[in-house]
Amino acid sequence: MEDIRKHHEDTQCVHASFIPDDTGAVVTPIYQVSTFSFRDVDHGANLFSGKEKGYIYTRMANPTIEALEKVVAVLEKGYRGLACASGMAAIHTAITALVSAGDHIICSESVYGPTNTLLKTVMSRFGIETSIIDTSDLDAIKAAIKDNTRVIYVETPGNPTLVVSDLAAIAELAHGHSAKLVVDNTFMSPILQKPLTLGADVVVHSMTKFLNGHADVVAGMIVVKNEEDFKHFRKVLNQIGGVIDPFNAFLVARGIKTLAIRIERHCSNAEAIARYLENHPKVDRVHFPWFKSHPQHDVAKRQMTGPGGVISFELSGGIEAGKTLMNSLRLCTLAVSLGGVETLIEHPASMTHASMSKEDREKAGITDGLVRIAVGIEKVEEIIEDLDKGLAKV
Ligand code: LCS
Repeated sequence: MEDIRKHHEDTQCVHASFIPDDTGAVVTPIYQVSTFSFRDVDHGANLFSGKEKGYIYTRMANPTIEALEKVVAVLEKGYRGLACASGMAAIHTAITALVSAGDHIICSESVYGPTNTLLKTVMSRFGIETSIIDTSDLDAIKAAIKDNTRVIYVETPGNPTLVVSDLAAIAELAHGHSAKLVVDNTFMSPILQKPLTLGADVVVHSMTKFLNGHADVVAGMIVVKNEEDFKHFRKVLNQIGGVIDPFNAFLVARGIKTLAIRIERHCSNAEAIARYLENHPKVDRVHFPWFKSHPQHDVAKRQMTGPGGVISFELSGGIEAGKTLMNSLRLCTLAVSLGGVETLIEHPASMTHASMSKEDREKAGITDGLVRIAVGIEKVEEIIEDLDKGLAKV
């Protein structure tokens, strides 16, 4: 399919990772090799200098990995993708590619805990300063921008509060100050939100989540917009070395074939469960972007095509009630991560966001009583029945 970019994304999910070979294989096979032989010394030298195209060494490029990079880049409407060993490897590589000592980053306050910690405790040691702010507030961004701001890093909806930031407006602010907008699109997947089409410069993913979808791989992806960025990011990734391996790349490409239909079910299940929770007398507050009560509901409806599969909520009984609920469930599994076919439930303050300071958590609204549910694709009535039995014990 030469013009896969013209096809509907349902078709792209199935076909865009296919790179035909002489065998007639109908999926791109696993090239589980570390290195590729050269015909002769001149061929090797030409591959290294770029005079000839071909494979050299899997950290630099590999056909199975390229197949995965292609499908995600196509779905994100980007130029090229760069597959990484984990979501954190993708974030680290993207940040490292864009900033130098003395530069300043603005980062959303409601992000996956280790993203906040990477910027505040690791990157800070290399002379990179970060302001952690509420990126749903454009005035707060304007106030935080400095002459040396090079990156605005936004996770939307934010993990775990589902706060939504206006990507088109932030892109405009960033570009007015020669900064780049980097968006973590993990919670949406390219099916529900395409940040590059809204003005973002770089997209990052934890492919561990919806893209792979089956809780059996840890992987990440960066998608860039043009050849220049691609060459630069490829060099940085090649030196840092946080690349995916071919087997995991194969599994994620396999997962993506069903991404569009899985996302449909994640969204419809999540909406039904969010409604159930909202109407439950023991639930104080439900964070869900598709509800009119969500503070950025209008922005969400404008830039997202569905709510995604994650809900967070607070019980009237606080953390003790949350613990009773989480310890009582039988179908929903007590585990971190999200975006897989199975429903998972967890406690952000002591688990996914434990690496953040309590002060940063409180500022971001990650209260001790907050519970996060990553809704799977099981029969929704059965998930609700499980939650109902658990809530009855609270
Ligand atoms: N970005 C987001 C939005 C995430 O939720 C995660 C992981 C990452 C990046 C990092 O990706 P990884 O390196 O794990 O592939 N989020 C997790 C979570 O909420 N529970 O467990 C992991």
